[in-house]
Amino acid sequence: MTASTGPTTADVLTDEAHRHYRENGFVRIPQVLSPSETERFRTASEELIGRHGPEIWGAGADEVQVHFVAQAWLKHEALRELALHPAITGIATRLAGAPLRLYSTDILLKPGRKDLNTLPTLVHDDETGLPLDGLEKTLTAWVALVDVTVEQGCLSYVPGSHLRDAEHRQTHMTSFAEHRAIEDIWPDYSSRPRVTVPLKAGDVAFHHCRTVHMAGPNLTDAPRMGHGIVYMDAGATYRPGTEDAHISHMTPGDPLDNEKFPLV
Ligand code: AKG
Repeated sequence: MTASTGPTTADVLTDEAHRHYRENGFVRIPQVLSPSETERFRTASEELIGRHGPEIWGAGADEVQVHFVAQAWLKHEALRELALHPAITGIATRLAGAPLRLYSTDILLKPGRKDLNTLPTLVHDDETGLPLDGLEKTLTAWVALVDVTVEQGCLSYVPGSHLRDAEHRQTHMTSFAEHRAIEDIWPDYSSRPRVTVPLKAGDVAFHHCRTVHMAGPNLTDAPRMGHGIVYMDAGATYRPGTEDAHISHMTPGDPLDNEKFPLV
């Protein structure tokens, strides 16, 4: 089975959705994946987590923000198809309005409460943690592989935060020890509304790399299973940063124009 049988970009990305993304820095696109594709990608994700074991983001001994498997697309054929799915990459490219490359794909699992306590996901934007320069259009596709309710820890976004001035953005971190609370960097943050975006299985929410976002804990017994796929500006270059073990052999300023970062 190939992943190219789903809806096309034109079917799912309306002008209104595009405008919403430009103004707010995020948008939910319903049912980008068919039920059978969603099921297949969920099964593949469960297999990979079972085989590989999850890595942990923001962990204590028995509490985590997110369990993940990094670069899932290089570890499972079906998840390669998900990362390069024409409907997802088509929407991403149209939202960006510029050529993009695949940067990374992570399985993002908040286990159900019966397995482990999960914590809220840190308030952050994605640019801060990416070891890249030249991220004007870079965005993340958050793919729901189950229904993701508020109680299960769906994402919330601060509308328009992708347009805030550079002085109100965190500079790139080279370690999470440097992470500063958003309130300290952007005084407006506390008075800005947030929009919480529950998803149905098969929906994809896209957010710009400067959009401030967060997620709640999973308060249910059912695992919250999604994928975060980062599509970067095609001309982005390497800048040493936090999450760069897979590219730290590169020289700062190098373009990421090789088969590990395909154009989409
Ligand atoms: C992202 O995809 O950018 C996230 O921050 C994901 C966080 C989460 O899934 O809780």
